[in-house]
Amino acid sequence: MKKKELEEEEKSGKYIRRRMIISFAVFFVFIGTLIIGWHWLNTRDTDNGALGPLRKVLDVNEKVNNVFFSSNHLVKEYPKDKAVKHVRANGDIGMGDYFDASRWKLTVTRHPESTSPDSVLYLKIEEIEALPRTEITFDFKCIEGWSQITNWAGVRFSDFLIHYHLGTHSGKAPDPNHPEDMYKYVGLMTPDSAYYVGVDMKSIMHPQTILAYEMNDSILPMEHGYPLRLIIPIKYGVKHIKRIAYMYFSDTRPKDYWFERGYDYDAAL
Ligand SMILES: Nc1nc2c(c(=O)[nH]1)N[C@H]1C(S)=C(S)[C@@H](COP(=O)(O)O)O[C@H]1N2
Ligand SMILES: [Mo]
Repeated sequence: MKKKELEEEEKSGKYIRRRMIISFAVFFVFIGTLIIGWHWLNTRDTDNGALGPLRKVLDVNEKVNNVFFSSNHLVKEYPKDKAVKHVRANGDIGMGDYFDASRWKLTVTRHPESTSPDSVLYLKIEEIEALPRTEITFDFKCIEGWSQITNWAGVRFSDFLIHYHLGTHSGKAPDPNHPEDMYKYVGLMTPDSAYYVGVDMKSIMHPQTILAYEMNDSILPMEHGYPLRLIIPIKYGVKHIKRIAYMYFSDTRPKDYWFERGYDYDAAL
């Protein structure tokens, strides 16, 4: 072999070796960063079930949702005949068999700190059924990954609050011109307080949010939340609390079952 060719070969050999060393160095730095980053994340404190830094991301998402939320945005509705007849029942926390339907009433606490007896309202299901009825057929979505088109009827949550002058600091009916008078959140709970959700007032006032007492034109089956449940199509299934017994208002976040277990508070679609 000529001298020149030998030089060439040696050069490319060195070149390949250098390339390999650089590749390995980059690879180890990459793996090292992953390990250190993962370790850092896992040694952060948790905040309501989510690791601190991840919870911060969820909180920022929530703020963005609140700022840009518009009640003009409606969830898609379907013709009633598209609703499934055999509705899947999912989640039975707070729905124990010992539930005494004959003694059920909706207990509404008008203000968070008030102790006066007239600050609490007790409503029978007939009183709620007497309010204007509204219906919705929509694609009900669970965060577990399934969805089904279902039909529900009840009273619009906003109509309910307006009728009973609820959800305001002043005790007047909610008024779109005075959003500052409204409490920021509504809290809802089952009779045994085992399942509970908190929902921001904008989402409660959304025109498709209803307090439902019917499914497929019949009274709510037990496993679907008899006698009263929340239907809030702009949110995932976790917020559609079944068998509501308690309602209250607050300017701070009411406790929320799945939020405490690491899900984001909004559960917005
Ligand atoms: N009281 C109560 N409400 C609940 C739950 C629950 O476990 N307990 N599960 C939620 C979840 S995760 C879903 S997906 C829906 C399911 O509603 P369905 O059983 O009527 O289909 O109910 C929601 N409401
Ligand atoms: Mo769900």
